[in-house]
This record gives sequence, C-alpha cells and structure tokens, in this order.
Amino acid sequence: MGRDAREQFFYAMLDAAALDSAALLSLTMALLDRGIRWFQLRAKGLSTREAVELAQELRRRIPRGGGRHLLINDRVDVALLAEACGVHLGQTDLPYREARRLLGKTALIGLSTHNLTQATEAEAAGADYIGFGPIFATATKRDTWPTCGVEALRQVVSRVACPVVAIGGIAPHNATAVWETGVDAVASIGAVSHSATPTAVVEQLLSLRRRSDTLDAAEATIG
Ligand code: TZP
Ligand code: MG
Repeated sequence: MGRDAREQFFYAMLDAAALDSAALLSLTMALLDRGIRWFQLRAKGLSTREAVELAQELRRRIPRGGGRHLLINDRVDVALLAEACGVHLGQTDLPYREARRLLGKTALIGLSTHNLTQATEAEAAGADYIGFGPIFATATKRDTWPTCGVEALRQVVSRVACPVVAIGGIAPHNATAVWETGVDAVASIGAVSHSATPTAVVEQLLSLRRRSDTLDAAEATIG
C-alpha cells in the first residue's frame, strides 16, 4: 500500500457477518467500479467450505493486477486455496513468521495492532501494513481491545514507517479527526455495510480526507 494513490485510501472490509454472500459480492463490484483496490474477506461465521467458496468467488471478481488486492482475514489455508494476495492476522492468529513460511515471500501480510508496542513489533516482524484500532467504540467486533482513540493513532502513524489502516467505529461523522492523524487508509464495516447507499458512504469518507488535506494546506499557507 503506497502513500500516494487516492484509490488506496479506503480499505474495504467484506464481512460475511454483516452481509449475505450476494450483497457482499455486489458491494465488491460497486467498490471495484469506484476504483477501490484493497479488499479483505472476513468470513468468521462461515464454515471452512463456505469461506473457501466465497473467497474463490471474490478472487474471480478481483483478479490480480491493476493494483487490486484481495486479502483473507485469519485463514492462510483459505488464502492459499483462493490464490488471494495474502492474509490479515490478529494478535492471536498464526504468528507472522509462520504465515510467511506458508505463503511465501511475495504474499502480503497485514497485522492487527491495538497499541504502540504492538504496532512497532508488527513493523519489526515485517508486516506489509498494520491495522490499528478500534479507534472508536464499535458494535461490530465484540471481543476487541479497548478503544485506542485518535491520539494513539497519531502516535503510531508518526512512529512506524509501514502503512497504517485505521479501523473501528469509523463513519463520516468522525472520520475527519482520523484523517487528520495522517493515517494511510481507513476501513469500516458497519458504516458501509449497513448503509442503503454504501458507495456514497465510501465517497463521503474519501471526500473528508481530501477536505482535511485542503484544510492542512490552507493552515500551512496562513501560517
Ligand atoms: N478490528 C478492530 S475494530 C473492528 C475490527 C475488525 C470492527 C470494525 O467494524 P466497524 O463496524 O467499522 O466498527
Ligand atoms: Mg484474526
């Protein structure tokens, strides 16, 4: 994930607990049309067989190339079978080095982190990017760590060189403060998946980023 391409600023979470398969696939197509290029399948409630089938369906819709990436949450086996680009792993999932052994050098591995220590450790381990959160309270993930807040996010962004994706309770009403930390991308499940107009929510999130850039530039000019 680079720090310059506009399309990379939204990291799409495809959560099978929030959407049925048909809705999840149709959201994917709409986001692809919009130019979104980072997708993560989160299939916690599905059986292994269902997860593999859904991952393969997604993979057909998100072919490699053109900067598109499909990652699989938790499951290295599902990622391998679907020929996904990589995995996203939490603090109690397979350790980074073991996942790397299974997936090889070119796979992408993102790591979830919840405080500065975990973030610097994840970077040192070799993570291609880190997820950081929950930034705000979330109803989506019940077993999560305490909320981190935007100040902790700002600290992480200033201390790690790898890309940082903010997650947890992020929606248009609070996204400006998130963008102002300089974070590379935001991810959102509830605000997007539970909306009747999910791509409009993504547009809003991205336009708030552009707005926060404009305000920064104006502030720098005014001094
Ligand atoms: N990791 C930290 S919070 C979270 C995950 C997967 C859930 C994010 O969902 P929402 O609905 O955007 O708060
Ligand atoms: Mg996990």
